[in-house]
Amino acid sequence: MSAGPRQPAGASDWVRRARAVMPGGVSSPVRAFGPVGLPPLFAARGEGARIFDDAGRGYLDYVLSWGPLILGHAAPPVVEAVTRAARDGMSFGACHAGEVELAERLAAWVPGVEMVRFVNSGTEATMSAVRLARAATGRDLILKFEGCYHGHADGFLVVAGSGVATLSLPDSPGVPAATSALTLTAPYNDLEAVDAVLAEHGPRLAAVIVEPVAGNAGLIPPRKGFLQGLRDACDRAGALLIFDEVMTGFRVARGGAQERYGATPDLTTLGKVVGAGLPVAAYAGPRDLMRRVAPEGPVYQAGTLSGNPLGMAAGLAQLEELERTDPFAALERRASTLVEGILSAARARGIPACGAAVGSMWGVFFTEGPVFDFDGARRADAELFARYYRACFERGVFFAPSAFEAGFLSTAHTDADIENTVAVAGEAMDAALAGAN
Ligand code: KE4
Repeated sequence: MSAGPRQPAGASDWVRRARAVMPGGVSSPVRAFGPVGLPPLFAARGEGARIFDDAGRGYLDYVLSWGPLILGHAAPPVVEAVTRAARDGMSFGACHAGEVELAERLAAWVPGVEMVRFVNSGTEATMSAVRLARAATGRDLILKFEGCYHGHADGFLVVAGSGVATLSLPDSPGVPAATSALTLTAPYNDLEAVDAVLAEHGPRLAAVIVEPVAGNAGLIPPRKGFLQGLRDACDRAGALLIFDEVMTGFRVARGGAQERYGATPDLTTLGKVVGAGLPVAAYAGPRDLMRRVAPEGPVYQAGTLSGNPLGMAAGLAQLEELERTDPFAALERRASTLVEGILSAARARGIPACGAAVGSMWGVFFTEGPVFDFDGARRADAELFARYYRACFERGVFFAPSAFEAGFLSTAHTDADIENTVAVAGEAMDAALAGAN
């Protein structure tokens, strides 16, 4: 079952060296492991469903680079494609076939997409989509939802989820009040609140941006009718609807949440899976909107490494493998089995818990639930989560080191891995309840 007690990961000298030259010793705050009271994992390599630290210890990986690795670590089709591409050059700064082929694939798979612009991160994708929406409508305000995270562009750091929530940051210093004033917020899943915002600000609203399945406050699925309600509200107000599918794209269905739930946005942002672990993201939509983007239109956006040939090769190889194997139903079944197993272990121990799986995204909250919004997520027992987290990690299971993140699954995770993980979760709950760690 468990691999027995382990030294806390990152106990190596790397933590000290990293903290001497990088803020918090990390390249992104959520990797710091602060909220769970452990030194950060220093990864050395990944293989299938497992990640290995600098001391060679292996962990079943449910973070999967925060979503991109739907085929698991070092998936052979992806590695071969990137290796082949690298032999032809790292970057051209010129057009190349790979970006066209990947854009064609996205247009074929994602209902609301006819035209694509590649960028290098989800943040670039969402900030560019908002700029385009503001240009197309001539309006300035945007509406986002509490607990949703759309990257770290100034206007999004308002009641954001993910690392902002994990670190309990009051949004972020450095963002001008004049910028934050352009971002309105409402509770997730609350159409009445949306209607109230639109009643007051509708004529000035450029866009509503939403995670169609919220994955940055833990996992919060949309309530029935919520997404179509947003579609209808935007139509009434003359605002654009942006689905931020950076996380949900190719995870909750092949065509993302817009395929699964049948509500079509005006603009879509994609990332993570679309680059298979390389820095690839995109914003996309119908031709009449996307043609406003330079050089065809006046909306400026650019990027030295956008459409990078290695990223395109990685994304294409991953999506081609998803097309060949069609693993979506099997992934959802496994994710559901995992959540049900963890919830059953909690119930058997009298621990209040709720959770869900949507496609290959999943989440568990240590609170009675159900959780429909960020306030509900914040009611979860953070202390118990931290003790449970440490006990899972010591037993070789690597979950996202925050209660405000979703979990993921890859095609490399087996039924035996799920059974092992559920058993470890039960042991970890016992340890957490005993206050043993
Ligand atoms: P990036 O700029 O980190 O590539 O993407 C931003 C982003 C946009 N939209 C959604 C729905 C996202 O989930 C993200 C990034 N997700 C976080 C994890 N919750 C990335 C992990 C990190 O910040 O290191």
